[in-house]
Amino acid sequence: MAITEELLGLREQTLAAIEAAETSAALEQVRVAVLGKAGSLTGYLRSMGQIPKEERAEVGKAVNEARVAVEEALAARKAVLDAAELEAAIDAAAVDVTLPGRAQQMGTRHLINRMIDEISEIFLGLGYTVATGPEVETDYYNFTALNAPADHPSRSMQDTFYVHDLSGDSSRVRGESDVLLRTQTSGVQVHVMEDQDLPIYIISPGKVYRRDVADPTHLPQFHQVEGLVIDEGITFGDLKGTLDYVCKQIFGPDRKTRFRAHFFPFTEPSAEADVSCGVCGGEGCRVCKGTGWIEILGCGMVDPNVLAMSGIDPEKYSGFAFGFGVERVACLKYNVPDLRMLLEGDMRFLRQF
Ligand code: 2NL
Repeated sequence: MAITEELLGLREQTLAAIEAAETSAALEQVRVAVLGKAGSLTGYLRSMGQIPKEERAEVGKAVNEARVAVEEALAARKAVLDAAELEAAIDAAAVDVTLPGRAQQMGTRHLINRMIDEISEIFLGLGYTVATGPEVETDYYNFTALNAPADHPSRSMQDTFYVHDLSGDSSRVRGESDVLLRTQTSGVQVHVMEDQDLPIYIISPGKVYRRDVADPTHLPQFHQVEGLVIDEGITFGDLKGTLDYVCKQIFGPDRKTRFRAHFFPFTEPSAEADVSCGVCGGEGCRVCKGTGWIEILGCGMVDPNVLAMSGIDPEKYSGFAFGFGVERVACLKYNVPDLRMLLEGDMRFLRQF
């Protein structure tokens, strides 16, 4: 019987193809080729009408048996492949809980801000208050009120970041405009002298700007702490005692200070203060360039002109003022050789403090 033999052949071929299918996609291809709309077995089912009557029962039985056998084999193979594929997907998505974790890097307060806090605490302990003010100032508050002459080099476009360029205005000196990024926080103190009652005991920490190219000892943007005391009977002795105490608080009780005469337009007399070298203890070494001393701040008695410009009677009141760079103090305290290291954001560096 030719057709039933053909059917047996097709059945065996199909069962072999089902066993050989390695993926559920390959198995589906076999199913479509045999049982799909245009499938080979479906073709036999469709053409039953053309089979002679006497053979129809036998052929029909053979087709049906082939279909049942193929469907069973498909279902069995599909179960095996599905299980294997699920297993593979689970393996691929597996989390190895024995791997070491990736720790989240914790941020901390930056060394500069902590240095400012530390310095503020020292002055708060002496009864000072902390004053703040704008980083964008007029040249009156940054320079004029501090007795800086109109042709002082620090006022030039080379040294100061001007916000407006009014160079077309012929009434201006050398093309400068009157709005700038403050080069020192003194302007804050001028505002306090104008606005607040006496006596004054303040520090003004904050960001300042100068047109310098960054190198180991200069930054175009840095932080300063300035201080101002105005009261009756304030002397240079008060200045020295206060700044000596503050240096010992910052750097340690064994450090000494010395004051060298200097010039600032806003103070008279003026001085630069040195602190004894912490590396050699004052003997002289490479850090202090053999002198035993390291320059730390500028200071002086507030010039009577500065007091008068802000409406304070210099006959009745006197005072002292000082200013230092926070980055410089931080680097001296922690032996950091280059100011730029404070700005690189390298956690290996910053975590040390
Ligand atoms: C430095 C150190 C200094 C002042 C800042 C000041 C502020 C007022 C009045 C008088 Cl409101 N003086 N500040 C005084 C001496 C030094 O900074 O090396 N500056 C160039």
